[in-house]
Amino acid sequence: TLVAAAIAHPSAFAQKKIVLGFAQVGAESAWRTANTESIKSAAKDAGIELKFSDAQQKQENQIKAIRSFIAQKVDVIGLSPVVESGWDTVLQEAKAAHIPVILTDRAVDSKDTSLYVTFMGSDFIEEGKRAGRWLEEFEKGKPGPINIVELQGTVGSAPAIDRKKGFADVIGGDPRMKIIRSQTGDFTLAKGKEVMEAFLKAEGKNINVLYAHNDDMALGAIQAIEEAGLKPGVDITIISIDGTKGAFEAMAAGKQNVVVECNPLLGPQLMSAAKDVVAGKTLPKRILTNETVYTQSQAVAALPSRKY
Ligand code: GZL
Ligand code: ZN
Repeated sequence: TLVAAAIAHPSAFAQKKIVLGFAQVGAESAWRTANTESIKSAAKDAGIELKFSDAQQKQENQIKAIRSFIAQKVDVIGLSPVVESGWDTVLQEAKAAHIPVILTDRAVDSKDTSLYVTFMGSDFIEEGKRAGRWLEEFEKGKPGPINIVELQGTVGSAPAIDRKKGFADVIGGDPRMKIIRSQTGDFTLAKGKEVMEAFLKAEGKNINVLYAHNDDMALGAIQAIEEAGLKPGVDITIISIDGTKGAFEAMAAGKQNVVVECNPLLGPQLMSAAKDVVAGKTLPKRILTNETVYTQSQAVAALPSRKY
């Protein structure tokens, strides 16, 4: 009988557990924490063995992790590249070892798209445009000047490059709007606060708007603004991207005006892509995350259902 055969040849019947090696950026923000949590719980739910590495936001650590996954002969490699360039060599090593690579969250700028099976994540240019469009709407009919300070994400990362570009594309045609200071806060709360303190010292009451590439830097900036005796969300309009709980709480408190959502819950999509790849299915080169924008008036109602 089948049972007897299964007992006699367990290996032939036991579906070999897929082993996924995941090279994570780090633990720099609430978004990243939610992203890591999603990947770990989705791997458990999918019965996939996860080898997880946290690179502390250093590319060389991610490259080391990928090389160790190759040496361990994992079935699939997942990568959220901290910066967009410098990946071709190690991705070629994975290809030579016949280990498929799935990109999540951030993209690489490799011209050779055979180096990965798919890239799943948000459209960061669109996120920047949504931030710009909200500001144009918010400032409609008001006289200038509208002086903006910008807290950029990690230098060289796809989200920082694209969020800057998308925002500038939308506001660039508006003579009232001027980005008077723009500097990286490396996606962290601490750095965001520090850079905002410097902006306030240099520009003070001249600042009308803060555009932060993520919520954590905005939350740090909000602390700096309050310590300078100004009212965030009132004296300085606050725009950020991610949609983490902190941003909704800031909006509910009237300290932030809008948040552009960037969904970190990519775990389930990553696990089903890993299964498809191992099963030999072809995946679309690009899997887009769907997401929206939340304004201050929607924050209180949305808070209870927020999952990250
Ligand atoms: C965006 C992600 C960014 C988040 C930040 O997909 O790469 O990195 O916006 C996170 O909060 O640190
Ligand atoms: Zn037999």
